[in-house]
Amino acid sequence: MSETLHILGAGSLGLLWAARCADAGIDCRLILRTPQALRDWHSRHDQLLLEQQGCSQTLRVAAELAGDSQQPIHRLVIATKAWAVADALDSVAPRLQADSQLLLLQNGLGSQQAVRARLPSQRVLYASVTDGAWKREANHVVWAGIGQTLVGDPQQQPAPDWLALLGHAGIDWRWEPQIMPVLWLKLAVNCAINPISALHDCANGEVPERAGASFAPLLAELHALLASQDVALSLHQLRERILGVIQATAANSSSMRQDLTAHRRTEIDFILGHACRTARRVGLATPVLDALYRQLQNHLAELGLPQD
Ligand code: KPL
Repeated sequence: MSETLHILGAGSLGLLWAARCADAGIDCRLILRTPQALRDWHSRHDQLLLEQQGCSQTLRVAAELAGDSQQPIHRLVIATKAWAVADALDSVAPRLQADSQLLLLQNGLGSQQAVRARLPSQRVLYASVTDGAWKREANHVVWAGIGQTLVGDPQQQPAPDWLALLGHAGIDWRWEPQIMPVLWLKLAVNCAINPISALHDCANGEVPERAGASFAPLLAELHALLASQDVALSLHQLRERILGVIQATAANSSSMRQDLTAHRRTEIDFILGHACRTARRVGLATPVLDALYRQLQNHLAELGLPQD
């Protein structure tokens, strides 16, 4: 239990987890991407600000570059965007051991499977995180919405003991013996909300109205896709789930809309791309989903952003 927890990725989620671990006195180290980011971190005296409901707390979090140390990494949380996982993994690969364990927090699907394929002898766990967080500055994270973290092993092995650290950090987490259906359902929710909110530049609450007549067939296609992945839920239940998320986050901007607003690369390939590719592989026709994917890719191209 005394092992260092390394957190790779200083986006909003990485900072949120680092702050909560530091607050609980857990030995954690943040792995930053560039020498400049590390210099900036040190110039702020290794301090991380965690803001919640207008109150800020200052915490000290040790940071390093992946290549600065040869110290083995035994417990690694990867908290980067899905498209950044491969490079992030390259940076730490020489420090991983045969018994290292990784916990992946990415949105969508595809990046997780790529890590597992690359590290067949290490234990790789997947998580679905629903906390809302955003960065005010490089060392200042705002915890905007308390969510839940479900963690599981796609190989359906029991939970490792070290995950108890998450509970010590006050992270509301639960072991989920069937993590793939959880991630598929989250992907379906993201497919129904994110592209429409990004294309129409609207809050989540406006998505059904903006989607108009295409919303019902979109949900039906997503339902067929989930069924092909053994996610047991009726179309009615899926619709209720998606509308529930829309209602609960009505005033929020989806992560994809936030990415577009900030002119950042989106996770389209791990959300719509993965959904459409899977549909093709299992022989499902998904014309509405495909059209949404194409429309969003065209929109990204017009904005000069990557289409993947
Ligand atoms: O997960 C989300 C996202 O924005 O990526 C939803 C559930 C749509 C909330 O905004």
